[in-house]
Amino acid sequence: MKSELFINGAWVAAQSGGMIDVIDPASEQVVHQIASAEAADIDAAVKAAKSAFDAGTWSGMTGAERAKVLRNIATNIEARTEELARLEVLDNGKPLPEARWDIEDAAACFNFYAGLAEELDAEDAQNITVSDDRFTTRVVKEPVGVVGAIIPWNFPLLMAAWKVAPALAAGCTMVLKPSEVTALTALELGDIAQKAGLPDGVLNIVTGFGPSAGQPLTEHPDIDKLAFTGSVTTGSRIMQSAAKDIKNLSLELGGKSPFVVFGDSDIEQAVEWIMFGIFWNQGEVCSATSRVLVEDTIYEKLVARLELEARKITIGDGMDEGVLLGPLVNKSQYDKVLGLIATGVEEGARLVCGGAHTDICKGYFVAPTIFADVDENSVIWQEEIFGPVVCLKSFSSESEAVRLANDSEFGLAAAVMSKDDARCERVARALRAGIVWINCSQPTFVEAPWGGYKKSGIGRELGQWGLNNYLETKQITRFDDNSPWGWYLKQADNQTG
Ligand code: TXE
Repeated sequence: MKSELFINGAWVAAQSGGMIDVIDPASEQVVHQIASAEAADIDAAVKAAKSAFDAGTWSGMTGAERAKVLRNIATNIEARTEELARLEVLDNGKPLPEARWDIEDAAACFNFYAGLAEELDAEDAQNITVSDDRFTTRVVKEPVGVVGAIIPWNFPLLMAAWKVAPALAAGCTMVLKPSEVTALTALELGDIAQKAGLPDGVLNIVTGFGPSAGQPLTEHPDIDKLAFTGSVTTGSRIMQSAAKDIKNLSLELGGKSPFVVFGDSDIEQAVEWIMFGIFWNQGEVCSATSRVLVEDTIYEKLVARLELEARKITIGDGMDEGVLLGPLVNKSQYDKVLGLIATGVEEGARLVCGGAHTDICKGYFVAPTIFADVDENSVIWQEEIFGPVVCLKSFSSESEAVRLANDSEFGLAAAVMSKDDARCERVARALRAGIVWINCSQPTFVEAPWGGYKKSGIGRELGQWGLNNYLETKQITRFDDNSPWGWYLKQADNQTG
């Protein structure tokens, strides 16, 4: 396991010598330590990224040359899938099969952006038609420069891949700050990228706390673009830092995504997608469909079926066979989630099942929790809980369902289920969210845009949209005519004559 900072192709200790404990959330044991970077380390990492960018060792390559390295990274990740997945479980707590998906998806993300890097070569220098045919205008895409990326702890390597792969494909260099809570696989990515042939200084990885490492990164004058995934509070702070230098910015923030289930739905299918939508990854998912609106004709039946299935979920150490729900990532998330469950009870919502899982004496375990009859103005209906806690409410008409679904400060994702296709399409268009799932919840594809409306963020990751985050668009306009342009000199002549 790596513990040092990866700066300019070398592994170095934090200048202050500070370290952060790595805690296994299933056992609450300290299993490792990682360096705690501060402003001086961040400055060294940004300088390395800037020198690499200015030297053109990466940004000056063709897309095809960059694609080769990206594919090597993907291959190297694939070759280490099991080891990386186990590190993820140790750090984050998620069940091992889910960690394996993450690693496979991370590799797929590098392969996908390798393809887009190659396409960039073909797209380069497209002429566009302008209104005066004596001029020729072409448009080129160029890397935005040095990227500062800050990521959270819920999908550690995958969130790194969502930012590193498109940024590298675009030709940017970067400084990546993983969450202080789950940095182990991001550090391995430094090693993987170096072995894949990435030039020194192109990708720098610094571990550290938000205020002491993240903040100096967001404020550094040599950072051209900030890419962030995390909480709304921190996103807002980062936006304020970016405002000082008008830094390019993309934000993927929280969510409180609704799932609208109409009365004609198959209840078994609805239960399965609702469970997946809130219990996978312990509900620590920005797009978790945590507010479920059910038509009153099937409401009580569905609540009862959901309870039955939720109680069957095996809770335990993510390393153990058959576990579907691991511990929450750390003590502070555990306390937050249990605090919000207590709030829900105080607010008068019906606690169907769940709460702290005390069968296991160590670890941050919360049982699958279902609240029914939740008031639309209550804290648990409106706030992101980020744990295995689902809130249900009934509705009696399509318009009421849409109104309740959209009554949120967030707008990341939403889901709708019905056998009536026309209704699904209508509701999908009426929902104010960046991602809408019909008859399912949570499928995520590297080819499709990801991001939210309202307080859920700015910009889109993944697909072509994710690449555009890291590209500047430049027009180059040439005067092709041999005859004089004549406008300025003619005006001047008129004035003197
Ligand atoms: O998030 P933070 P936290 C939500 C979720 C969770 C809550 C708090 O509701 O309960 O946020 O989690 C870095 N300048 N999400 O405290 O603080 C930090 O070091 C620069 C939703 O972990 O946003 C980490 O790398 N950086 C979310 C990253 O920001 C700073 C996923 C995220 O941490 C910083 C995670 C600062 N001043 C939590 N302060 C999602 N959308 O998926 C912190 N950081």
